[in-house]
Amino acid sequence: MKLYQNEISSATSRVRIALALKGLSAEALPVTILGEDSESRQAGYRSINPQGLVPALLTDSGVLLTQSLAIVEYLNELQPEPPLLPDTAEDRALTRSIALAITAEIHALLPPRIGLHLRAAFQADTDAVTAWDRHWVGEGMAAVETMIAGRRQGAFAVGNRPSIADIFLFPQSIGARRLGFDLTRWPNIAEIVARQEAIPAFRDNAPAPRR
Ligand SMILES: N[C@@H](CCC(=O)N[C@@H](CS)C(=O)NCC(=O)O)C(=O)O
Repeated sequence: MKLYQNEISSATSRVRIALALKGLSAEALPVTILGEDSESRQAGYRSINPQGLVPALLTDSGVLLTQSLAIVEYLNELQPEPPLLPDTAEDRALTRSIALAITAEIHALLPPRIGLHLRAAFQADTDAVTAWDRHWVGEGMAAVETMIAGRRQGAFAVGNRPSIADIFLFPQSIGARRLGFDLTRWPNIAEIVARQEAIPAFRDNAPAPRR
């Protein structure tokens, strides 16, 4: 397998964590994602992934998979152990709800292309873009904290082993911390992230800081 990726990318981090938990590997194909001239915005990469986003996984049979949630679910089917979804249908739905609350409602408002557009169309400066990011992360993570607290029964986001919910929660929490949030304002998230940080598959695959 080959993984189009970027070290700072939260969405890439999800896939790298899943690969590590599964004991799978993929050749890394770096794609730049920052700035107007990034590879992610150019025709070459758009001809591979029309959305111009990382991650994208090229399977061993040559199929390009995009969207981290779909990729992580694919890896979970490719290598069933350890399972990344809980045992009951309700808990599996809850797991996907948390993952989607993060990817669709928080992360979707934050990637480089959003900041570029806020600057170009609305004259936002760096402080304004940071305020934008902090607003959506603060509101979104508070909701995720409540979602997790409402049904938490174990050590991780859903149950007693890391699931897809954890794989999405971890990079977003690292990003929140880098935006200046003290995770203890979300006690369940803080406790779960501390536990995740003790696991090499999570810790070693956190998104790198933007330089
Ligand atoms: N929903 C997508 C999000 C992918 C995404 O936004 N990736 C970012 C990096 S974290 C990216 O490639 N951004 C390029 C850009 O914004 O121009 C997924 O989960 O894979």
